[in-house]
Amino acid sequence: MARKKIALIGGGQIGGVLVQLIAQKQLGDVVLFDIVEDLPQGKTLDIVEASRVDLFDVNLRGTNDYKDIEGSDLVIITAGLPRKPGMSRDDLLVTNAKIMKTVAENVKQYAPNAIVIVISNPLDAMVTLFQKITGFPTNRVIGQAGVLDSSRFATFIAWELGVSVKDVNAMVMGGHGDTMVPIVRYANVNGLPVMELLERKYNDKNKAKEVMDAMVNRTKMAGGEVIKLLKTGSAFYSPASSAIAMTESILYDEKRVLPTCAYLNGEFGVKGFYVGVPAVLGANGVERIIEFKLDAEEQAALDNSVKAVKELVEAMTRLGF
Ligand code: A3D
Repeated sequence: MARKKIALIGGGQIGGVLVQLIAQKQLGDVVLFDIVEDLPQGKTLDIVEASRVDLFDVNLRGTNDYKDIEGSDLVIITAGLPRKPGMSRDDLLVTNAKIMKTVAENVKQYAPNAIVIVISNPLDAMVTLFQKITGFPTNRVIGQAGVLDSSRFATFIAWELGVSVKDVNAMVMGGHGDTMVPIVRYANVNGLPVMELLERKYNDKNKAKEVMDAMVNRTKMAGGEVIKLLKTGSAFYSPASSAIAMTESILYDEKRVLPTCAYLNGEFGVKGFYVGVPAVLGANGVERIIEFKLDAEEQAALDNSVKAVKELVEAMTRLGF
């Protein structure tokens, strides 16, 4: 079977880790594109020179020419500026929309059949813009945010309960911003409800709720927490790993249920917008959105998050994108 061709648009911090993970896992041949001359060539050369040590056998190529992404099966987009301390994701709107416009036009021209995962922020707006410009079917255009937000939530729960993170299931839905919606009611440790485990730990319902609220808030602000520490950029290891989980589910047709920024057509009461929801990811991209009943509080939180996404998308449209 021929190896898959994976194009990475953006050879910065996340782009570099993506190349390394794809190579180490031998997911396919990589073309790394960036507008900065020599940067993608240098990164791919550095990584391929570890191939004897890491024992991988895929082709890695850096380029400043979009033509080289021709015929890619999968495209992951990280082109765009990251946040600096004190910035919100929405502050990146104008700069990154301009970048996304050229990226979308070129992906449309050179890789018209690819499945596309967008990572650039503000995520929900950038996915929306990419799909609008390319006109690609919505099942083939998705965004990575929920896998990372959910992993952050699961990490905090594992630390709090002193259990392996491998046994924690916790999902975050909604837009990738401060309004994101960690679903507390279904958070569990190998099937056991996290809230009950917290109540037993503290023998106090109020304290358990307080601890959970703090974890929910930390999850919502987790991107900013990393930025504050790094000072020069935003998280890049974890977003890359998260996109790789989605990539594997698509390339191996695993049909994993992953929180995905996906186009909604009435699901969860949302029509015509991209928002984070659980979705089955397989060879066709988003193969199904998994709906389940939200309680009144969760639905209100999701509606609020969707409202924030809508406002941003409308602002983007007003700006001419
Ligand atoms: P960074 O290291 O700055 O890399 C971005 C790269 O994009 C740089 O190498 C630029 O040269 C390149 N670039 C700029 N303009 C263009 C263009 N027109 N065409 C192609 N490439 C271009 O940033 P990063 O890798 O840390 O982050 C990339 C994006 O991901 C940012 O927008 C972040 O905000 C976003 N991000 C998203 C998440 C999510 O979970 C959604 C998490 C972390 C970061």
